[in-house]
Amino acid sequence: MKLVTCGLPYANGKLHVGHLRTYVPADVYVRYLRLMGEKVVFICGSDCHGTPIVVNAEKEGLKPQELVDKYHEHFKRVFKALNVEFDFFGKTTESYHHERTREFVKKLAENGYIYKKEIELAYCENCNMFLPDRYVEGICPYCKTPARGDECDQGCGRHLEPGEILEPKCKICGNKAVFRKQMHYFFKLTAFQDFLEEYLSNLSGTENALNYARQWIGNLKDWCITRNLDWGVRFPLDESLVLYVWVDAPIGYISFTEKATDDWRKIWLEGKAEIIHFIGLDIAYHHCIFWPAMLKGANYALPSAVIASGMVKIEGKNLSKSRGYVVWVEDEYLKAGFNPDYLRYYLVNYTSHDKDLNFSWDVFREKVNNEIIATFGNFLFRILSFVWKNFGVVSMEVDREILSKIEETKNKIVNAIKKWEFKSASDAVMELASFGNVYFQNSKPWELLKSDKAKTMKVVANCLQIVKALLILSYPIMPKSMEKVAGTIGINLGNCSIDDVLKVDEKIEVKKPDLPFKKIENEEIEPLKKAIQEKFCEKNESEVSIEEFRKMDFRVGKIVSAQKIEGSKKLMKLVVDIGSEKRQIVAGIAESYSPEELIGKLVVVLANLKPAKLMGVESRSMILAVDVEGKPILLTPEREVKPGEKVK
Ligand code: B3M
Ligand code: ZN
Repeated sequence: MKLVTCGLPYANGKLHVGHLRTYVPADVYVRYLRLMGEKVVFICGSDCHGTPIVVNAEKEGLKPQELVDKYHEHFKRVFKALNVEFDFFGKTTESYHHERTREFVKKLAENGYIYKKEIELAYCENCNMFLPDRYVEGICPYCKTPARGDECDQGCGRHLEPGEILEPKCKICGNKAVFRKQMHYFFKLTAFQDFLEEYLSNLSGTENALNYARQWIGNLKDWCITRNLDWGVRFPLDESLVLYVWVDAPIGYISFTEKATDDWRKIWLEGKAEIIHFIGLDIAYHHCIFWPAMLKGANYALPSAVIASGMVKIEGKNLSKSRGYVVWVEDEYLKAGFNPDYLRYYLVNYTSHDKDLNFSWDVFREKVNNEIIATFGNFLFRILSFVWKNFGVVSMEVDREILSKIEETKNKIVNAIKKWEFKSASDAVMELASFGNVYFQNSKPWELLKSDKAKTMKVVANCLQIVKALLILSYPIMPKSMEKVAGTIGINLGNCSIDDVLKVDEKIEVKKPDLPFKKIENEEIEPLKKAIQEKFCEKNESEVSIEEFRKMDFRVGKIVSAQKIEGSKKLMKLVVDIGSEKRQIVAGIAESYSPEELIGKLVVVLANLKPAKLMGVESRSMILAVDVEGKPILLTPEREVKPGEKVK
């Protein structure tokens, strides 16, 4: 028996193509295992606690519970649409999960792995609160990159302990945080040094995850597992605290298994199953270090493999929600009406599971049109319509060499799946389809039919056996489409085993084929390509970093002279004293102000604006104004200040 899990998505935002890079291959894996006759339990669920949720709930003006409910439903919808079929998709806010988590933590305490210690924590004196995790931002003490309170998300990827971050600032008000003492609870991770070394040398999975984890093993620190928050699983030894989200989230793997199957004890307590975690590489540390130590410390069974997907790029750029390089699964992909199986195929076939995957709409269109349609679909359609038109029912007699080609493909796939090489498995399917095309083309059944119907039937039977094999072997990748085609030749894929690819039926009856594949036209992807550009521009116009803002030199200036520019209704030539010098500035304010009333006025000037010429007159700055129905109103300091004072 195998338990396959996927990293629990934070229920604080919508699913994008990057997320699916973990879930789709995991689903494909589970489907292949089942096809190979394995008993598999497949679970996942929403990660609902921690500051990722609380901070986003505040942003969306919702209560944390409302936020997680909303995204939990979204996840279920999207997974269903993509045929990612978990046996159970749970939610960490549910009481069964809280109970399992508290029981687990009590066990850790009982076994002597939890102790308390006073520590210095970031505190905001302006907001009057401790600043857990994402409430604080600062500089990573290891690589000096800007980082979040609990992870160096843009730099070295390290997990950061409370109090570790340098130059902490409050995320709510931006003020510098101070350090205050408080009692917190720690998990004795350092006690697991030897255990982890041994464990990691035996753990299987993708090299990226294993290498990543192994590099940290010499650097273990005890782990602070409690937080000052209202939202989360209450810490059983001190109910005024909650558990850090990274304590309760992985325990979801256990609590969701309990919901999915009566076999959960065998899996988590008796070690009678292989436990296989599919994750994104960014959470390898948590899964390869914290989690096995927690399980060991609380007497649970240990995972046998960690499979980490590589990074995702969008149109060649690193996926980034804040920079607009993102493709939303529901609002963009599904709404455009594309077959969900196209995306499933793309995600497993683009590259090896642990390599970087680039999602590009052009590549998507090409892969779908050339591979799924021109190679795979073409073969299915040609043979099925040929049989339907000319035979209807075919007596199956299949050549040895055809069966051995099918067997070779099957073996390739089985071996690839065992090594999580989904690309090789899907390539093998395409190869068999190409083989079928060549065989059909070379045998010319449409010519043969004129002279020798019996011989044609033999060719056709060979082709139909390949069709049957293709349907069975690609069912895990493109389940809905293959089910549809399977109806045409009367097989039920849900009941098939992988060995059926070699079973020769007595007869196959072919109904009128109707292929669920439609070519993707350029016009269909143009708006989607544009959407990425637009999102990118929007984000990059609407968000200014503090560094960018600081580059702008705003100063107070005093207008010393003003004169209308001839030939223009709006423009006025001003000379403004900005302390260090007198600047000539052209401003579009002539319709709101007369030259006389401007003289002596204090204004705000962007002093380091690139010079420009307006109506042939040089302007070396800009003055700030509010636009009220097309009429500018000048911004002016509320008290008398000296020209040249810096505006901050
Ligand atoms: N929710 C992090 C993430 O979404 C976290 C995974 C938990 S797995 C136990 O990347
Ligand atoms: Zn760092």
